Parts: sequence; C-alpha cells; structure tokens
Amino acid sequence: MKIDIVTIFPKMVSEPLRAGIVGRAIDRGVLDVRVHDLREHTHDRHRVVDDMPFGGGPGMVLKAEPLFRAVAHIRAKRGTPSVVLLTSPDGDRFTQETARRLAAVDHLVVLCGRYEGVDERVRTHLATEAVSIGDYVVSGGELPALVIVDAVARLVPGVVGDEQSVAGDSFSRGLLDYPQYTRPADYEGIGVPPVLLSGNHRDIERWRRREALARTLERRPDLLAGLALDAEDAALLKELQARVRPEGRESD
Ligand code: J9Q
Repeated sequence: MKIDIVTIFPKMVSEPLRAGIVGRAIDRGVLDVRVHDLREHTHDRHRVVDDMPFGGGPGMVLKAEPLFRAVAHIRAKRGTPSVVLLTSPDGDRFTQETARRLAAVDHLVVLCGRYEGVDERVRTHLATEAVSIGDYVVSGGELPALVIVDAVARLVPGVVGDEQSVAGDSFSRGLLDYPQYTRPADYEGIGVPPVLLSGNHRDIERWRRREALARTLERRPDLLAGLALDAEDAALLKELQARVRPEGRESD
C-alpha cells in the first residue's frame, strides 16, 4: 500500500513512523510511505504556507496553493491516489470501520490540517473526505495522521506478523478485551483468576468471552447495540444483564 502524508512538520510524522510495527513494515517493503514537507511546494522566498483569513478574525489559515501543488507532485511521482484525506476537527469520525475501508485502497494521501483552519477549497476541491479522530483539540493534523496511518496499516495484510491477533483485536470483535495476566501468578499477594492456570482451554475460552461481554456491558454498552451475537453469547449477555440494576452493577 502507498501512503503519502503532507505536513508542515515532516519530522514530527516521519520519526514516529520509523518505530514499531509500521516502521518494520516500511523496512520490509509491505508499506511504501512518503512524508512531504508542505514548504517544498511553495514558490516564494519565505516559503509561506499560511495567511490571514478573508473577512478578518484571529489565527492563520493554511493556503490552498501549496496543498494543491503537493498533491499534484504526488500524482506525478506516485500516481493518482484513491483517497485524499484531510484531517480536520470537523471531519467525519474516524472509527475501526473507517480504518477497514481505507486499508483496502491502494494509495492513500493524508493532508495534515492546522487547528486554526485550512482554506475551504482544499476540502471542497482536493480532499475526497475529511476525518476527525475525536472531540478534543490538538494543534495540528500530524498526531491525527499518525493515529490514522497506524490503525489503517495494521489492517494491511503482512503488516502485523500474526493475522490471528489482528482478527481478534478488541474493535474487530466488536467487544472490549478480556482481562490479561502474565507471570508471576502471585504478585505481592495479588493473584490471577484460577481458571487461567487450570489448563482447561474450554473453560478459559468461556471465561474470557464472559469477561469481555461483562466489561463491554459495564463500560461501553453502546458497542453492544450494533452487534450480532451468537446464541451462546446472547444467553451469556442476558444472564449478565439480569444481574445489573439500571444504576449499575449488582455489587454497587
Ligand atoms: C487537524 N484538532 O482533531 C481531532 N481529529 C482531528 C483533529 C485535528 C485538529 C487540528 C487540525 C485535525
């Protein structure tokens, strides 16, 4: 998969991408990622990428021209991308479903916005979509771009070594994860659930499923709404729901 990222802070994006699973995938040639410095696509002496908003007001606005020129450069060198995504606080919410859709395209361009704003013509005439990673303010689109690229890359075949683990990921199953423990079995008097030490894999499987359902019901009941549960899970969930009053858990 080809990914091109356009930013005024290229090192802020390229350095983190060298680390971890994504960095390894780039080294192995599974991902072809390029980071572009927006200033390279200006043509004035001072390499100006922003300007004052028409109509007045505070802050500066990212200019349209350098972004259009950067994407033209990418098209010339790398081919026409399938998706040109603008990171923006008012974009569509980025979810695991967005990540799955983007992981299936062969060439993705990500434009890093600025919080103060981007000339609207970038959104209407250059970007194919605008995406927000959540309702909080960050200074620019660089951290959102890294989040998006990481979430998308993990779903590209061959990026994560163990495809099983990707399929089993929390949001892929639609449930929160079950609790995990590792050695020692007793840490300063704090034990682990005995079933995990029992060696009975059917019991362990059932316990994990039940814990995942219980945690999801407790912490993220919204996730259960859009889920197709099999008969066994539906029965487990009913049993768990019977134990909770509207105010919360039975133990409260
Ligand atoms: C570009 N705050 O915030 C949340 N998702 C994206 C963003 C964002 C931002 C500023 C600039 C994107």
